[in-house]
Amino acid sequence: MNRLFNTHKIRKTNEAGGLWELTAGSYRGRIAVPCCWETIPALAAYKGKGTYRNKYTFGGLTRFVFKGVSHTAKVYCDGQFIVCHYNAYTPFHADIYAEYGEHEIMVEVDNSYSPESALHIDNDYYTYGGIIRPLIIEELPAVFIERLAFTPAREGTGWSGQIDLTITNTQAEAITAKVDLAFDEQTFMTRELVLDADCTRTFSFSSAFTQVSPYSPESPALYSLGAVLHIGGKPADDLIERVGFREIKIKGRQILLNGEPLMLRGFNRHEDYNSLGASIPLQAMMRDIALMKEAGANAVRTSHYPNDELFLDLCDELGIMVWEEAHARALSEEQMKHPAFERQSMQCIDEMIRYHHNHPSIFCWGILNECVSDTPFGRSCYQKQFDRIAALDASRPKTFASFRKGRDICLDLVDIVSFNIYPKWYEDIPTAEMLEYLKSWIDSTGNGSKPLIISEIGAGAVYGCRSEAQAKWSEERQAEILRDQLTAVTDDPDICGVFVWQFCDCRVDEGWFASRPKTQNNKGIVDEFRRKKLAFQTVKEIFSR
Ligand code: ADA
Repeated sequence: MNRLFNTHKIRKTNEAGGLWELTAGSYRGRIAVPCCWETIPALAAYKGKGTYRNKYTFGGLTRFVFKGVSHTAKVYCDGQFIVCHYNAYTPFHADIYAEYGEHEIMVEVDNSYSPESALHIDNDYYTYGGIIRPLIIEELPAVFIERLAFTPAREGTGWSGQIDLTITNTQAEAITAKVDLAFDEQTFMTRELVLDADCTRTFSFSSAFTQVSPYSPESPALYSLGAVLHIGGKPADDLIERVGFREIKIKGRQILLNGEPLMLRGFNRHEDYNSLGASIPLQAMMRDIALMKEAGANAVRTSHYPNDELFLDLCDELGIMVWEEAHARALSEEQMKHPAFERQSMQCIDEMIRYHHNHPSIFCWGILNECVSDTPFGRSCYQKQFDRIAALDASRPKTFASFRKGRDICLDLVDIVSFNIYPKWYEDIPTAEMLEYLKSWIDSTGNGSKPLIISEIGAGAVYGCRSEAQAKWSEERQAEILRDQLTAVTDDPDICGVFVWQFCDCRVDEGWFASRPKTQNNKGIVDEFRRKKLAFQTVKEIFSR
């Protein structure tokens, strides 16, 4: 299963799951797709290359849509190289023409921290290996729909929306096509489109939408929006998306959702589930959201990379507002000067927005968590990436999580100022005092009139480690620190959101994170099995006040 709804009724699609052949290190055997290869005991600590093989029957113009391969994929069909893709966390696709029949797909996967990799590096989370999200094989007609992007707008008490429909004509002659647009399965617009030979073109339409319910965490109303393409009077292709009507605006220090102040109470979440790693089944994602909601949350930050579309579908459905973040964590200036850094970062942003634009739950785009935002070179990187986001989607605010209080020189580039702070954990200062300093320093930079989010706050505990003396790593110490941190943050009227670091414990690299007990980041309020620590109840009490 790759989405919570059908994206096609006409186009033939097939999820290429099941068991594949895998050769990796000394392992020769079979593996499920999707999954992380760490689920195979012999590969539990394997970093390197793996070759996947399987046979499928298809023919004609064929598209392979990979939702996520960790982290580099080289794809071949019947021995012919098709595409190479970098980054575990964004979807990509490639088209081929094949005779109808059985074909071998081979994917060479690499999860090593090779010199070519600027974003997947030794880190405070783990880069698992394998085809970690579904692969879809689609049979395409000669003229087909590439993308349907929907941007809602609030007009007084009603709604309108812009629909950007991208169509590809692979034929050598120009053609005239007809497109029907359907809202909630009812056709509301029909247009003739002229397509040049061999071209991809975007057509924009706008429409009023009457009697729709606005989208909010309390009432996450979703609607289907579909396009059917007719060639020569016959339906040839279709694409169905799911949309919501909501407006995100910044007004002074507030984030407004449909004109009302939005108070974000959320979690940072890594896609990590004990031995399943980053390839999490629907029911486990659903449980994560149920636990977050039980703790009183209405938001999640996809720290530090774009998430599985299925998780975003669940957030849409269950009313969890999402800060979606492009991939990067705590890169030094030297790491940001890596020759591949800009290309790999821009590609991640392009793919994130191309595939995730329509999710109404995504309220902002984030980039470059805790990277170098206090030097002129670092600033130029932030500037370029924000410019790229603005060019692709101007409808959502932009932010990044900084930890450079007193030094950051990028706050003028954002719509929302966000800081990661760890009072009483990394710095022995009461939270309220740290907040006062932070706010007055932000004021002094001229950015005090923007909304302020505390994007990380937290403390570590090993599940089951109990101590009356509140020893370091005990559940008692974590709960006590979170109580102080969250009380101060949620009592502060100048702060419009907080994201606890973090929802669940996650595996980390042994490199310079060797000091982390169990080689995990243990700041979860649930552990890697989702067993609740004492802090779960503390967060729940404060979030539910
Ligand atoms: C940072 C970082 C997180 C995590 C956290 C911690 O703020 O953004 O990824 O490493 O610190 O646990 O120290």
